[in-house]
Parts: sequence; structure tokens; C-alpha cells
Amino acid sequence: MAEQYQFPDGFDWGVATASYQIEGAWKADGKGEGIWDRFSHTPGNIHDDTTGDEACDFYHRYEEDIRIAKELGIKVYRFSISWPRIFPDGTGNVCEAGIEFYRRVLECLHKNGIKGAVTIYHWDLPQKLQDRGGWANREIVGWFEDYVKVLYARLGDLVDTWITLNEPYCSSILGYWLGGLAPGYHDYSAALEAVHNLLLCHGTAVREYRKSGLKAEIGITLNMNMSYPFDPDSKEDAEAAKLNQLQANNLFGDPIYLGTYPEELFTYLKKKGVVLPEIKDGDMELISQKIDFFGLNTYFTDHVKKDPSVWPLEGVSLKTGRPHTDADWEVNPQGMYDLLTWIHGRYKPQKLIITENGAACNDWINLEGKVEDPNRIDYIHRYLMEVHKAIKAGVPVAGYYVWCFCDNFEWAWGLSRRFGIVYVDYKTQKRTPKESAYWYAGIIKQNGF
Ligand code: IFM
Repeated sequence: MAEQYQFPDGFDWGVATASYQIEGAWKADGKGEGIWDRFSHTPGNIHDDTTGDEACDFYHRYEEDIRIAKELGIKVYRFSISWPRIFPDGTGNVCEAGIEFYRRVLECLHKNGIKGAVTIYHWDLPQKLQDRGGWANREIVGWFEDYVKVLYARLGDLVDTWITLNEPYCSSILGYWLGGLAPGYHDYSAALEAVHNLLLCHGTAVREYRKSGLKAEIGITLNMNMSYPFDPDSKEDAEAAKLNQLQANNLFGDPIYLGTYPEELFTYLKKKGVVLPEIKDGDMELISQKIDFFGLNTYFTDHVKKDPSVWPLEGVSLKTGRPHTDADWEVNPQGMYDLLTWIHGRYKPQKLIITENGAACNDWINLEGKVEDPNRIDYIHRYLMEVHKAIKAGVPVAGYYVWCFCDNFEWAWGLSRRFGIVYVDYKTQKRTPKESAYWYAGIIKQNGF
């Protein structure tokens, strides 16, 4: 008989989304311009020349999406708040229509018996704040404080779980150094400045939350992945893999859980001429306040080869011949187990939620009107087996959210990459649950497989 994979009672089976990727309505009802509006409207930035102007039109269609989520038995719906929908100018006047929209979404979720997990920042910074330096300007800590206070006061009674930031690695290293994401800069020192300011904002959000007296849980979502040496026998590859992992994982996990930046990485970067961020008295205490859960996003593993031509880390991640998804990310489920046990060993979070995992596939509607996506099912199935193994090994994983509920605007890849378990026809906005959606519904029903 096949092995049974039973998950702990009360396991939170969810789906995840993000404001800019699904909402559309980019200037409706007083919303201000965000950095992704600016970035996607700038020719050459988005691979298929699309924008998030309309995306999945969740702004007008949230009731339909939540109804589908209910039919599938989804327990948690993760979405994010668009900062420029609340503060069109970044600071100053609050846009009431923005607040009302998110209240309607949360009320609709509750009416359908679904919990709302809210990400405070998932990459759509008001453009007016970018014009003042964005994440590289420490003043952002005050702007963020004003923003979170409004969210707690106006939405706090309806939110079940708060996530301060989504993937600060992407907002800093990808946005300020590698440049593939907004604002599209190439300055490593500014990226490190952004790291520190993002983490200060995370700490500020936690501090203000505790002061608010609200009782839901609050945590952060970090994207992490294991880095292995490309050649397991090469000392040089092992060193490059270590640096890669220090930048991807420890740079964020260590300050939050251990109250310190990874010394080895900072010493190395300094030697390479990188200007390190100024750390003021009290910063690390603010950043490392106790949080209620560790939110993990993970999709792939890195296999790093030493390459001295690549400044500053001198490594490149290479393909190993494993199968890959439509996002060109290699499928390596073992990485999920290795990562969960690594996080558990190093940081010992009291609770872990996988706030994103999933696969982009080349989906289409077939002649029978169905979307058959066996590769996505296989991907999620294999990764969940590793999650289960980690739970059995003592890692306190309490939830798993599929990325994504529906196909959406995949940042620099535009509408060309489909991650959803629900298919979206962008011309008609018609939703079609894929085979993976029904398969996932079955897992939720049985709390396992
Ligand atoms: O679409 C993104 C999401 O916004 C953040 N995590 C990874 C997903 C897939 O690339």
C-alpha cells in the first residue's frame, strides 16, 4: 500500500497572491503611482511588454475569486496591501477608497470561512517615496511607521495573520543590485543600505503591532534556498556556494533571529569595496524582536560554481540537468527538506509557514475546456512529501500556501509565466480552475494524501 502522508491537525492549507500582480485598477479611486507602475510603463523592462494595469482585475473581481477559493476548500488566502492605494503620495493623506477596498476583501473572505493573511509590503512602493531615495533612504522607516499604524487601526480587526515584508532579498539585492526588479538599479552598497532599512521597517512594524494590542500573529516572509557546490569535490565551489547562501539566507535570517549580520559575509564584502550600512544603537534590537512565525518562500536550489569574473561574490549558479519549470527553475524537492531542517537548526522559529511554493507551467485550455497541468501537480506533490518528512523530523511547519491562486503578472516576465492553480484568460478575465486546483482541493479535504 502506498505511504500515507497525514499533516498535523489544523494545518493551514492556503494560496498566496500579491497586490500589483493581481489587482489591476492601477489608478482607480485615487490610487497613487507605484514603482511597478513606473517600471512596467518604461519600455524594455518587461519581457513581453505587458503591464499590471489590468492584470487579473482582482480589484473588481475579488468576490468571484474568493468564491472559487471557497469551493476548493482553501483555508487561508494570502494577499498584500498596495501602499500607494492607501497613501497615494507615500505619506500624508490616507485614501479612504483603498482602506474600504481591503475591508471588503477581508469581510468577503470571512463570509466564506477563509482566513486572511495580509502582507504589508510586497514590492509596490509609492513612486513618490522612490523619488526620495526609496529603500536606500533611512527616512523610509518613519514613512513605513505611519503606513503600518494606519493599517493596524483601520484593518486590524479583520486580519488573521500579518506578514511585514515579502522577500526583502528581492526588494534589495534584485531591485538595487541586479536590477531585474523595480527600481532597477545596479549599486551593491545601496542594496545593502536597502537591506538594513527594510529590516528596520520590519522591526518597526512588529514594535507598533505589539503596541496596538491586536492579537493576531505577525511574522515575516523570507525567500531562501539551499546553495550547494556545483562540483561537490571542489573547495572553490564550496566557498562560492557558502557566500551565495550567506547572501541569500543569512543576510536576512541572522539579523532577525540572531540579532547580528553575518560577519563572514560583511568582512568579505568590505574587502571587495562594498560600503556597509551604518548600524546605529538599538537597530539590531529593533530588528530581532520576537515574531510569531517564520514565513518561507522557496522554489529551487542553487548549484554554485566559482567564477572570479562575477563581482562581488565570485560565483554563478549553474544548471545540473534536473527537470525545470517554465520559469526555468530546477525542480529539486530535496532542497525543501534540507532548507526546512537548516532553518530549524539555525533559527529555531517557534512556528514555520511556507508562504509560497509552486511552479510556472506552459498551461492552456484544451478542447474539453480543461487545463491539465500534471507537471505542477507533480511538483507540489514532491515538495509536500519533503515538507511532511521535515515535520516528522520535528520542524514545526504549520501551513503551506501555493503560489499562486491564479495566473498573474509575474514581474519582469509580465503575463507570460503562469503560476496559478486557476487559469486566467487575460482577454476575457474568465477563470478556469486547473486540474491542480481540484487535486489540491482533495489534499485539503483529506489533510494529506
Ligand atoms: O511571483 C513571485 C512572488 O511575487 C514572490 N515570490 C516568487 C513568485 C514567483 O516568482
